[in-house]
Amino acid sequence: MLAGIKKAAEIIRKHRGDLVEIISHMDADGVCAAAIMSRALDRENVEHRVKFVRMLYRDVVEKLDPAPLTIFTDLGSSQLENLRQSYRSARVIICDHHPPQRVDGLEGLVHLNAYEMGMDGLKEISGAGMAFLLARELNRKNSDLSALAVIGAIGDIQNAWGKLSGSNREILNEGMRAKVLDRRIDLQLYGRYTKPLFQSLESFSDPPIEGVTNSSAGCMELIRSLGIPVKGENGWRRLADLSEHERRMLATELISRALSSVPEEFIPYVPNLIVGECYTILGEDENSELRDAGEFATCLNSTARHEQPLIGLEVAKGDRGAYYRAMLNLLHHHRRAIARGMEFIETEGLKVGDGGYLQYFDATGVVKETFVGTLASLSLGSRVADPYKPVVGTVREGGMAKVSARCSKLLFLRGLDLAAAIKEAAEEVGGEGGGHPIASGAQVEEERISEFLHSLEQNILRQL
Ligand SMILES: [Mn+2]
Repeated sequence: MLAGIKKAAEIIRKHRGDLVEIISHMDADGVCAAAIMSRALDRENVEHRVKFVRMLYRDVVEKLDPAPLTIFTDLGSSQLENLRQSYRSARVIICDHHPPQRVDGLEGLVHLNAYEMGMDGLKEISGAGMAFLLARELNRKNSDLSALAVIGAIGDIQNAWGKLSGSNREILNEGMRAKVLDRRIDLQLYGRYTKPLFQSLESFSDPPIEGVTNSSAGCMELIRSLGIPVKGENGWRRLADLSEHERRMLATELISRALSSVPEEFIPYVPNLIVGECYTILGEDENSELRDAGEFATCLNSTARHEQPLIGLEVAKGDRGAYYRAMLNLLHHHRRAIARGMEFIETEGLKVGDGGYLQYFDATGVVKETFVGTLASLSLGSRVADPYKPVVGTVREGGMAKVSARCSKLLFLRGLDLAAAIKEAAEEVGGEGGGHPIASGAQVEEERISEFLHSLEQNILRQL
């Protein structure tokens, strides 16, 4: 395992005089991976530029030109065949955690892949984590970049089991030693430092809890019934303001309500989705949306969804000035665009597949294709969806349908792998697809979309 990393570090040092190109995945983990690599190259005085792509689809790779050295982060391993078109004899380093293709003929490739190094790329290390291993080999000082590796892992939901494990855990420990990270056991609510507690509770939907999910009145009632003051000296209290005792009461109540809300087969997964480890970025302000690793990941994700990942990159690299303000602005627009999209879905409802299992919507003309995934996730937690079935959203554009699929962590923990299901279904109709087990995407020809949906539903049913 170390041999490959050492070799990659040496290659980077040899390219000190060249313009190196980093190509990364356009999501939170990919932004973190690129930020780690870029900070590491800055430290070594290696000139470089960063580019983000959604996926290395054939038409995307065709437009890429090999640099003297190209470093792919958080993608590449699953698309070696596509890469071979343009990078056959080019100098390439891949740092990735997706399942690798086996392909010959990439002569200049140093392939750092989680699976090939004996790690589970689904839960033990992310793309940012892989980039971190290389960065730390380049320079011990890069230990301080461990916070980004943890944010990347959380962006890819590698904490779905209640805590980080494997290499992620080692990186976390390294970050705690470097005093950039801290961890504690807490409720897995969004907005720990930034939202009133009742709002954090209301938006909690995985698992769905009756009388809490989507119900501000219910949440207020719950908080009051436990004798927890909703307001403090500084206005609405946040999760971060609660005492240990208050948190424990709330956790017990939420778990017991969730256990009686979910179908029996999901019961074993409930406690770890409600209470688990959370990670604090120690260098960030107490009231900042960057203080909690999960919220930091959401911020970066919104820059990627707006196709402005370079803004996220600068924030991840440490900017708290113009780029940070631009990111907050994007986040604001993001929420508005998503709210419009949700209005559409709540009015139109979701269609159900022939097998009665897949739920889907067509948002052509309503939102940009890059928002469909977020809409699909949010619709899972809305009143119109069955939270125990996957949701698929499409946007048609120029003869192609861009597809995003999402399922709950509950379904994933039960064994559903949407990435595999969507890849197979897309390929059956001549398209391409892939991604993560709970969040994946594809592009297929517009006229084959119903055929694709049918086979996707069949694949999912077969898995369960
Ligand atoms: Mn990733």
